[in-house]
Amino acid sequence: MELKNKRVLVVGMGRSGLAAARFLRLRGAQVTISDARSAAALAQEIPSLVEAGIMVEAGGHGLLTFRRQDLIIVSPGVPLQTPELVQSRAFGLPILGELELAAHFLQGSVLAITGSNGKTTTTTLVGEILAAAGLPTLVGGNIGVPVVELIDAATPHTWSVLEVSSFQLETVHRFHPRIAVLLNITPDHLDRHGTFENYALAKERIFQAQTSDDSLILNADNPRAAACAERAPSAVWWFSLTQSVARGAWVADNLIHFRTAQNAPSETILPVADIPLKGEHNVENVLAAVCAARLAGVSSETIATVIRGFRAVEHRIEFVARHKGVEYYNDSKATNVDATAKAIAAFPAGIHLILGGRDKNSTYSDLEPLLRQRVRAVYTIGSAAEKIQSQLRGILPIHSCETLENAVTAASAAALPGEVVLLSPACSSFDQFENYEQRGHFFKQYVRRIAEVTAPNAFAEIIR
Ligand code: UMA
Repeated sequence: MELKNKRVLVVGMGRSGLAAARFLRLRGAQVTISDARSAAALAQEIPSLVEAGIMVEAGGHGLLTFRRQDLIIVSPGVPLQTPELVQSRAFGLPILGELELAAHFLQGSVLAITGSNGKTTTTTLVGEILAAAGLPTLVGGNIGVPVVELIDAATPHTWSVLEVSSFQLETVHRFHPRIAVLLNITPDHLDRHGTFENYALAKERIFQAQTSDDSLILNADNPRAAACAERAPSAVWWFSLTQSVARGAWVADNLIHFRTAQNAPSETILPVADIPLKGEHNVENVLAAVCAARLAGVSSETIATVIRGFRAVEHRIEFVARHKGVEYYNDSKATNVDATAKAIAAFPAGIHLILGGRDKNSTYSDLEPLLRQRVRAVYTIGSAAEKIQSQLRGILPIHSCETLENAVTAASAAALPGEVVLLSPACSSFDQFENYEQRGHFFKQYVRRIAEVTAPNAFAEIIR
C-alpha cells in the first residue's frame, strides 16, 4: 500500500487513532485526525500531533473533511453507521480500521485470538508460551497495544499474537492470521452490531482471508463458534471441556490432552488442577492456548511450564485483598453478561456482586439461575442500574448504590467471613469511567482504603 502523499483521514483520537496517525505521517501521508471531543478535552494530544505535521479537527467530524480524502482509517470505537462514514462510503472512499492498515505492513506470522470472553487471558498466555519457547514474539491489538506499533519491531520470523475485537474485524479484508482462534460467541455489543447474528458475522471475519495452509481453532462446546467450521477456508482444529476431539485439545480424566489427528497418539499436557486460574472458562482459555501453541511448534513441556506459572491478568477475576475473612476480586473486564456468569460460576457461593455501568442492550435476567445459587446480594451502579433492578426484582436482595465507591462500602459492610465481594459488572464502564481499567483501579483503591480504615494493621492481611 503506497502512502506517500496520500490524503488520509483518521477518525478518533484514542489509542488506536493516535498510533495510526503517527504511523501514516512517518510513511509520508498527508494526515488529518478528527475527533468528536472538544479541543479542550484533547489538549494533551493536540500539540504533539501538530508538531508532527498532522492536521487536527476537534469538536466533531466535518463532512467536508471526509470528502477531501483518498483513504479513511476508522478507530474501533467509532460505529460504521456514523453519518459521515456512511456518506464517505457512498462516495466510494475506502474505509479501513487500524488492524487492516497494519496487516498491509506487518511482517512475519499472525496468531489472532477473538471471542466474546477470554481474549485477553488467552492472548497473554499464548504470548508468554511462544516467548518462553524462544520464538520472536510480539503481543498487541485490542489488548491495548495498537498493531501498527508492532510493525517496526516485526521481522519475517516474528509471531505477532493479536487480540482482535468484533469492532476491529468489521473493517478487515486482507488481515490474514496463520493461526486464528475463536474462543466463543455469546451476546455482546448488541448496541453496536444490532443483532447477535451481525455480531457473530463480524467475528467470522477473523478467518475470511485464511487459506487451506492456515489453521482455525474453534470451541466445540460453543454452538455459534462451532458452526463456523462449515464456512472456514482453513484447517479446523478444536478444543473442548466435555468431549474428545478429532484434532486439538480436550479434557478427560482431569487431564489436558492434545492430538494432531483422530488416530494419532494423544499427548498429555498437564493436569487441570495445575492451572493456577479460577473458573472453568479459564480451562477453556488454556485449551485454546495449548492448541495454538502446539500448532506454532512449541513443545508440550514448555507449554505446561508456562501454564503452571501463569497468573490472572489484571481486571479478570483478579484477587485484590482478604480483609476480615472476606475476599475481594476485581473482574472489571467483565463487560457483558456471559463474562459475569463465568465469574459467578468461579466461586462456590456467598458472593456480594457489584453490577452495572453502561448497558449494551443486554439481558441481565439470563443470570437468574446463578444468582439464585451463589449470590447473596447485588449492588447496582451506573446508568444501567434501573434496568438491572427491574430485570432481577424478586430474585435476591438488590441495593441501589449509584457509585462504585458506595457499592464497595455497602458490600463490605454486609459480607461475612468466608464470603466474596466481586466487581463483575456485566456492563461497559463509559458512563462513569474512562475505561474498564480505570474502573478496576478505582475498585482496588476503595477496597484497600476500607481495609486500612477499619483495621489500621490490615496491611498484613492484604496478601497481594
Ligand atoms: N470518537 C469519535 N467519534 C465517534 C466515536 C468516538 O471521534 O463517533 C472518538 C472518541 O472521542 C475518542 C476516540 O474516538 O477520542 C476513542 O476511540 P476508540 O473508542 O476506538 O478507543 P481507542 O482508545 O482507540 O482504543 C481502541 C479499542 N477501543 C474500543 O474498541 C472501544 C481498545 O479496546 C484497544 O485496546 C485500542 O484501540 C488499541 O487497539 C478496548 C475495548 O474496550 C479495550 N475494546 C472492546 C472490548 O474489549 O469489549 C471492543
